Amino acid sequence: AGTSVRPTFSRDTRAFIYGMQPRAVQGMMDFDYMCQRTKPSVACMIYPFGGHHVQKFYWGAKETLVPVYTTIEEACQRFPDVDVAINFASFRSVYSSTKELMDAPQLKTIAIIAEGVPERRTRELNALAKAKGVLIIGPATVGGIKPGCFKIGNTGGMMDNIVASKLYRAGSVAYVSKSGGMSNELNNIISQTTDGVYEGVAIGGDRYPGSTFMDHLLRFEREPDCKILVVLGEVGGTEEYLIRDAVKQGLIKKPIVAWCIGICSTMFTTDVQFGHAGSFANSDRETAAAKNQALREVGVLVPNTFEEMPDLLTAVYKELVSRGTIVPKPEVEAPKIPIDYAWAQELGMIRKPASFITTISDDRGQELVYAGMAISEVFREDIGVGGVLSLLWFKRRLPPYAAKFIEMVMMLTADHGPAVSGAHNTIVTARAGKDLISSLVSGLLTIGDRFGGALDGAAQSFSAAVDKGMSPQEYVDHMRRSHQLILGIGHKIKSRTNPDHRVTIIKDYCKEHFPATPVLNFALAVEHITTAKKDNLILNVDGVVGAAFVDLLRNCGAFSREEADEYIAIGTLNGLFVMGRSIGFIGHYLDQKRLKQGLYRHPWDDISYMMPEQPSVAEARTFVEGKVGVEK
Ligand code: Q5B
Repeated sequence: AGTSVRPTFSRDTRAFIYGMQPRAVQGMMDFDYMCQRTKPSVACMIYPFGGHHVQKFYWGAKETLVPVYTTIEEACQRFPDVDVAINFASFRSVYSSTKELMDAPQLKTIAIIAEGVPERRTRELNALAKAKGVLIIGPATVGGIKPGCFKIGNTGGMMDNIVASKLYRAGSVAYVSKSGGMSNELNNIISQTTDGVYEGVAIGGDRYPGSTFMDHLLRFEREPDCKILVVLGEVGGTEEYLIRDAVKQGLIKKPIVAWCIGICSTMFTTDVQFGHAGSFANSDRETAAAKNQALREVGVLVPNTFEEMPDLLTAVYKELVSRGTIVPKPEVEAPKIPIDYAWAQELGMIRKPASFITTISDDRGQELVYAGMAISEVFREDIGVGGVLSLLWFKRRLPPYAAKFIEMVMMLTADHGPAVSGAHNTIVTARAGKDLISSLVSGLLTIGDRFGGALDGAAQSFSAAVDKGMSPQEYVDHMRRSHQLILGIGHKIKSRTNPDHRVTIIKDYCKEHFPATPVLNFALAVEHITTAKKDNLILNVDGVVGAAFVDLLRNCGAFSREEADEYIAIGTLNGLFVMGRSIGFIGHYLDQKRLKQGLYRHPWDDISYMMPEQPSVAEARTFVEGKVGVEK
């Protein structure tokens, strides 16, 4: 039953955590803090990937850093006082990593958490551990806990569970069980019927656990502060008979309360494999009933049912108290541990004003949602880019003609050649060797009142004039008097004689599909006046889209008048040009890269150099001296 000299856990026990397990580390550190340890029990983590770094954890309410080393060797060099390792490696890599951990002479206890470790591998590790005098806890275990001292990984569950079972301070009852779940059950029962848990170990449910019930019971037998032993065995295996023998031979003298789970197995007509790999009775000897009986025969306290176990424990405890074997200590107040924000929020214990509000999309659920419409629905209904834009910009579906209009605008504004300000900037930036996003942004930054960014201004100005009941002529006169250019009017190359077909396409579509176009009509009447003055003062692409969009917002039936006005006031429409023209700018970027165009330098002969005239040296001296003289 393994070696007999085993180290125990204390308030100074420090451990390596093998694997990236921040939750387990935080759980251990919270436990340590609760037990008022001076130093965290986690010395460092060992994780072969990602390089040497540090991870942030809470020590009480404060933050602290825990180092992560890539090798066991480094960790051992840095922390020679550490003698426990908790190995979270998967069943695939746990064999090699445990072997490597056993190469470090300072490590005396290794907990193996992984389930499904091949039995052949486990047996090899067990043999090696025995030869090296290393105590293995596991595999397939949550670990163990020593109240007030040390906790392995996730043992004991959440902090409220640990407080409820008073695991922050030592009691007199030590237990061994197979499963972590049953350990929690024992923590609870022991805390309610006695002065609490002294130490609890779950050896794991595999057929060949690294350490056995006996290894731990012999350890507990030697430790003077442990007064009662509890064993929770189960169907399968014969280890309970070793306990019987040890009691018979007087190796264990402390009172043992024991129960083997699985007495129902005899009720089945066929052999039953219970949850653990080892919980299968290969013979009558291995049934829970037979083992309970064998223990009972040597004086182990075995209840008739598991439900009777608490009463039995109460009786044993009271007896030891009355004999003076156990002297109950004054109860210490349950230490407060700051509760994690996320957990407190989940429990509905706190409320906090959100830093920002969003009303357009939600990625938290199973499916991405655009303004209440699941992404699969977006595709099922084939709402197109116009539909998606309607959801994300306006939080609603718009009529199909409106969604199509939005898509038309994006298509018509997608590009207007390399000579326009934005495309030019994108090209120069791309040729300076910059990346796509820098080049695109450089182009986008030229969009404004003069180039491509006159949609909002045009929409605001034309609609305000319509709302005031101004005639187009009054409006043009007013703009001239106030020395303002009419946004949406004028083009560098397009004119009445060289019309902009994009404008015609939009105009015709709106006339045909929109319920009403009063603002567009007004803008066209303004164009009539301005083109009479100068041929290029046409209603341009910004102007026609701006005016038409006001008509759409006001008349499509999807918006109240206040909502329509708000969208114009907050500046929505330039976004349409940004959306469309990004397509072209990206095209220009790719074009330049494909063509392997080198750094652009503007030719000198295309720049008119007009320097101030150079004064002669004599003139300059007279000027300076004269100035000095004046100052005197
Ligand atoms: N005058 C567009 O200017 C341009 C007047 C005006 C009253 C006006 C100019 C302007 C308003 C802003 C606007 C969007 C700068 C344009 C676009 C996208 C694009 C671009 C592309 C694409 C053109 C000559 C005479 C002067 C001015 C007067 C000019 N504009 N009067 N209201 N709006 N418009 N921008 O040709 O008496 O001689 O002194 O600022 O809507 O960006 O393809 O290129 O898809 O990429 O240089 O289509 O109209 O004219 O400034 O020399 O003025 O007309 O006061 O009068 P120009 P200027 P005067 S679409």
